[in-house]
Amino acid sequence: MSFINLETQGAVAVLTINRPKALNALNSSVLEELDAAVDSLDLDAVRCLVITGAGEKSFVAGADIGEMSSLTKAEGTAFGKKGNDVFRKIETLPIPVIAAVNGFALGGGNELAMSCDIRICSDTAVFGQPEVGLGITPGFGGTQRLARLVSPGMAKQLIYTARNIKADEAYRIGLVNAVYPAEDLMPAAMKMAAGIAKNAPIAVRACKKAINDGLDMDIDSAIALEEDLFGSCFETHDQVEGMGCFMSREKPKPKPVFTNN
Ligand code: DAK
Repeated sequence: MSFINLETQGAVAVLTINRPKALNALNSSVLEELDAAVDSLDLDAVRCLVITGAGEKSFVAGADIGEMSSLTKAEGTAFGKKGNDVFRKIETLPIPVIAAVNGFALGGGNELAMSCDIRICSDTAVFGQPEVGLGITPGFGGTQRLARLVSPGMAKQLIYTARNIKADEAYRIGLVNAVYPAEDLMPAAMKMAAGIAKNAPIAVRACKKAINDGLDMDIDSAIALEEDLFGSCFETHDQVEGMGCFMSREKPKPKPVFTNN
């Protein structure tokens, strides 16, 4: 792969969008490699994924404007689907995904970050949906995820005005969970990922599913989903070991390889 680096450190994988000369803009090749890299994750071994951008300036500065500039309506729809399919794959990946936003997260870059479970950023990060200034709508889920993540009114303001916001404002509106000095961002992301990875993987996966799927349901169905997922944790190695060790005051022994029991 030339545009994606994928490294594994213990139970944490780090995926880096690596096209720094174009500020990591997403062209078709980057999207295809991103899709293949996500498919290649060994979900028996990896318990948390961190996504970041190469270089010091940009997470992802959007979809590739040069490539998009001459698309027909049909090609535009197909390009949107290509991005949406891979972003949805990231959003529904069984394990948690952290976006470590290290600079520009514009258009498709903000949309990639929003398809992750958790966003943290550097104090140099800039977020925005500049599409209407280019004569298009956000096309990789921005109208939907931003409205759900912040509020419909704030999402509409950002999308209609195409105004970029800095890290402190992104934090204030709830788009990111925390802001770090640039040099502290990856250590903070890795520390958070390791903290997630040390917890019971079946339970963590069930929590992700309960939150994501439950948000699309009415409250009664969502509570019933939580009950099912809660029940599914019982008799698993993690539950027997975790509760047994609490009772006997021992340290739980993690199961070396993930299996769904
Ligand atoms: N696409 C392609 N190249 C880009 C790029 C982008 N989005 N952003 C930056 N680059 C390239 C620049 O062209 C430049 O390349 P060279 O000229 O050196 O070859 C290099 O990266 C460095 O950029 P600058 O020289 O411009 O660097 P500055 O520090 O001066 O400015 C900047 C940084 C991020 C403010 C500026 O590059 C910028 O405004 N970039 C564009 C940001 C943007 O508008 N992004 C949103 C793109 S729109 C859809 C599907 C998808 C989408 C929409 C619809 N459907 C099919 C429905 C998604 C849309 C978007 O993401």
